[in-house]
Order: sequence, then C-alpha cells, then structure tokens
Amino acid sequence: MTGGSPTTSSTNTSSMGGSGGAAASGGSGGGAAASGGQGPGTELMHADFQATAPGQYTEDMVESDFGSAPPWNDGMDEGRASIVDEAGNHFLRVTYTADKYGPSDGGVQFKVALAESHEELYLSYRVRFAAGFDFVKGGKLPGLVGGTAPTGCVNDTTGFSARMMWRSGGAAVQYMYFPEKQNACGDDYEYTPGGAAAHFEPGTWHTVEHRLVMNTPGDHDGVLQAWFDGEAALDDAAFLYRLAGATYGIDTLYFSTFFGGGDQSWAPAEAQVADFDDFIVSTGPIAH
Ligand SMILES: [Ca+2]
Repeated sequence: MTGGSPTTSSTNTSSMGGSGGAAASGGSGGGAAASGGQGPGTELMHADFQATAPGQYTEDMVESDFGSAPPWNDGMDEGRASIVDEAGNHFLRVTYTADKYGPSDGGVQFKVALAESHEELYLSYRVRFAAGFDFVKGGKLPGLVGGTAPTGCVNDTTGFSARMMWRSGGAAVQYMYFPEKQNACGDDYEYTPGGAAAHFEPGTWHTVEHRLVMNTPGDHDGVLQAWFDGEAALDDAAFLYRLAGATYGIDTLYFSTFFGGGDQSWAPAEAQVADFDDFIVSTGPIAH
C-alpha cells in the first residue's frame, strides 16, 4: 500500500469539535490491513498535511495541522522538518543529521497539547523510513504522553510517556516511561504481530496504532495495546501509568524522533530521512 494518499480526510482539527458524525473516517490511507474504523470514537486530531505547502515546516504549521501550537521545538528552526509533495500527497519529512545523536543536533521534536486530559485514547500515524535507511542501534518515534511526560533517563513517577522506538534492523517497540519502569532509560515492549517481531521495512509506509487506557490510580489495570499495519502487535492489560493519588491522564501528543541513545555509537554515519503522515488521535479505534 505504498504511496496511498488518503484523499478524503478533511477533518477540522478544532479540538473540541463534536465531529462524531464521521465515525468511520478510516485514516489509514489506502487501507492496508485496516478493516476500516467502525469505532464509535470522536476524532480529536487529524494531521494529514494536505493543506500545508511544501517547504520548511514551522511551528505555525504545526498549529494549523495538529490544532495546537507547540511551546518549543527541536530541529524545525534548523530546517530538519519539511513538507514534501509526492504525487499529490503531502507529508512531513524529517532529516536526521549525519554523525549526530539526540534531539538537539539531529531529528525533530515538538509537543501538541490536547484540549483536555483523557482516560483512554487511540493514536495512529504512518511512517516510512527511506529506502536504504540505516537504523544503527535505534531511535525514537512519536507517541502519547501525560503528566510530567518523563523521558531522557529520568526517574520521575508523576507522569508517563508512550513513544515508540525503532531498534537495530528496524525492530518496532513501544518505549515506555512509567512509575514502575525497570530500566533507567525506559522499557521496551516488543511488537510481535502473529508471534514474530515486527520490523519497519525501508521504503515502505507502515501504519502504527496505539491504545492507552489509564489504570485506576495505584492498580495494575491499565491497557497498553498496539497494532502494526493493522495487526495486533502488543496487548498488556495490567499496565500501571500512575500511582495511587495521581490524577493525570493522557494529555499530549509528543512528536519525537531522533537517533539515540546517549552516545556517539547511536549516530548514523550519513544523513537519514523518514516520512510521517496521517496523525490521528481518537477516542475510538482508528485503523484496525
Ligand atoms: Ca498526507
């Protein structure tokens, strides 16, 4: 389903809107394994970049596409994010700088706050690593976060982050910071659709979808699920996003992508490129 350009999608991103009408807005572009969302969900955000002009991507464009202005960014002022038109489909291209790791010198980051905090949300987006992409040891990919949104090897039990990472060879994992993480720098939850590890294939658009359901504060009853190209890839129904007494929920989309990792061994020898499209946040199922 490469190159599938979702020609529909004209959803306004005015966050609060009761856009419940178009429930089955199937945003997966070309409908790979997606069975078409029959979800009863309300689409809170749909960034397809179709109305954004090709060229350097700016914070004003983030507000237009995602519905909220980011308070800061990494890499956009340096020109590492741009809109590309490919046969009429506009998408967001990130260029990762040669010999650099981390978000300051390579890759792109910005946060998009949701209008309110949620107990349950779905996020999907499409990503295509360029043909010949050098995955090196791994790098970050976008996800939903809440509370203090811990990242960067911090020990902080007042929030969570649920980004993805690619690992060596393009293996796909959910990359989690939460109050009971085992590793200082976050825990991997491998994607295993059909029992085998999922891998991003360079040159191919992949659709990922995440579902987060907040736990009863202090109880292990939260949900962390993921789908890879429409196939169930991760299912944990005993997740703890928050400790007893915590009141935060899912409140932000974190566009976060860079190589690393905390040292030079994570850096690509040459500049690398990945493309992103169709960021959808919904209260119900999106692409599966
Ligand atoms: Ca698009």
